[in-house]
Amino acid sequence: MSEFQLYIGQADQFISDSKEARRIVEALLTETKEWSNLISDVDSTVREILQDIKKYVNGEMYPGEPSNAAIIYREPGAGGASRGLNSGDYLTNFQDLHHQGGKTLIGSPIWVEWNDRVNAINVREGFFIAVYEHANFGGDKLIVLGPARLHNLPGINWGDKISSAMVYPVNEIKRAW
Ligand SMILES: [Ca+2]
Repeated sequence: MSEFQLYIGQADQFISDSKEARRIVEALLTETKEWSNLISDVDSTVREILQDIKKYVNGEMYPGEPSNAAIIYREPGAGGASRGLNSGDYLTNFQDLHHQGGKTLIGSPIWVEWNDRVNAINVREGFFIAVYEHANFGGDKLIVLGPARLHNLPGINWGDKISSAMVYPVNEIKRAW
């Protein structure tokens, strides 16, 4: 049975329970003025942050520059090689990212493997990244809502695991659904 999990970056809140994670995302997608009733039992700090995120989902706020909407890192603590991801990136297999780790001082590419090697993620406000255990968006799924600095993926059992991902503005969160 695959897990669905959620990380609400601004609240530093990791929702490990699939049912609860699903309930929160469904509430974000609900097009009623009463949507906040659906999350009335959520911790008040988290609820306020979800209300901010909902403004992006509703199109009342727009995220900024789509380049480097997310950054993946090889090492926990956001260390080692990194790679920027842009809004709209739809990466079916991280084995295809193997040469994208960066450049040396003289500009030649550093060859870096990315499949099952990501251990930290940053996401900018107004965007999300959905990461998956297997290629082609299979297996366990984690949606990270920006702004987020999720720097210890091993601590939530997501270290050395990610094999595919997509990055979009939060108002396109249905794509990961
Ligand atoms: Ca994997």
